[in-house]
Amino acid sequence: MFTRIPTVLRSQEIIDKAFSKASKVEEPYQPRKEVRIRKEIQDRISSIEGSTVFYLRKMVKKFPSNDTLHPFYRNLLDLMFDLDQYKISLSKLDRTASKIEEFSTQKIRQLKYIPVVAEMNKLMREYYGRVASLIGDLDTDLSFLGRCRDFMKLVPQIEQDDPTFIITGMPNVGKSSFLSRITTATPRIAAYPFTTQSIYIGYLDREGRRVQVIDTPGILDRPMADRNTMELNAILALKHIDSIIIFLFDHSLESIYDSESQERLFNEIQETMKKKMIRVQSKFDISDDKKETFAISATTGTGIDELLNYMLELVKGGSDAAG
Ligand SMILES: Nc1nc2c(ncn2[C@@H]2O[C@H](COP(=O)(O)OP(=O)(O)OP(=O)(O)O)[C@@H](O)[C@H]2O)c(=O)[nH]1
Ligand SMILES: [Mg+2]
Repeated sequence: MFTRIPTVLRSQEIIDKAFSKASKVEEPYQPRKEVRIRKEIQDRISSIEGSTVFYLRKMVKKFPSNDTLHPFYRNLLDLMFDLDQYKISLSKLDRTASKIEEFSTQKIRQLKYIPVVAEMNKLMREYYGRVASLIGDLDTDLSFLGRCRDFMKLVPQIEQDDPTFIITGMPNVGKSSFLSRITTATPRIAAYPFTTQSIYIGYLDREGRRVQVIDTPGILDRPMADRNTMELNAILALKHIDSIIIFLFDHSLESIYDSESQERLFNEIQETMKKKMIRVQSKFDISDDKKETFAISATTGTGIDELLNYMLELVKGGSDAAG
């Protein structure tokens, strides 16, 4: 999505590029001056129209529209900027492209009836001036969209089509160990907006299917009351990711947090995220008894297969259509 958008040019850059390209247009093979100049101006207008309209329309196409923007990204974009402004800026680019088209057609038509070279040149100056001012008026929008693009490029790229699990639980319960135990390569790290934290995205392939697993250290690992509003809203954006939550409980002898506080966090995540949650007891190799539905050890591998099979079973139905 946003990663495919090139740097957004500013007004002056668009104008400079288009004008400089048009200045290279020449019509040398016309013996009659009036005919030659007329043709040359017409070609220049077409050239400017072509490059500016093409660029503006390309940008409108590259930026996801409000409707196609995935709710997760829409939510984060809205937290950082103003979503209404986003819509307005995109439609302004589109409208300006149409205005340039109309204006170009109109000027090319007028040009046909002008017999004098001086008048033709006047028309061309008028044309250049008007196009420069139309594009100049877009500068704040272009700058705004450029900032949206730069911000969204930093937002974690989460595959919306892969079945997704989000690992949560208090600090030090074994989230990272579990992630690296079940996923293949080193996880991808992405900064999470409005927090000082990063999320880790790993993948596993089972029966030809790719499953995405996200580790959220520092993000879904403590009470929401400890967050500032911005951070809280950014965390709530995760709600929009179609996913199942794996909550790790550490009931081991090493555990830093008591069962009650872990339970409280579990309930809170359930209330805020409103998603299916799987209770998993971690560090089973150093725990006394089994207290949760699943008990695993990332160190010895105990219970991992059983949990994985259950996870895959849960997401099986979702992709029947895809085969
Ligand atoms: N014995 C044992 N130790 C484990 C197991 N899983 C993790 N640990 C240890 O527990 C500690 C914390 O593990 P991490 O995987 O870093 O836990 P985490 O939840 O990712 O921690 P934060 O990212 O800091 O919230 C490390 O010292 C691990 O070696 C396990 O299954 N058995
Ligand atoms: Mg960790």
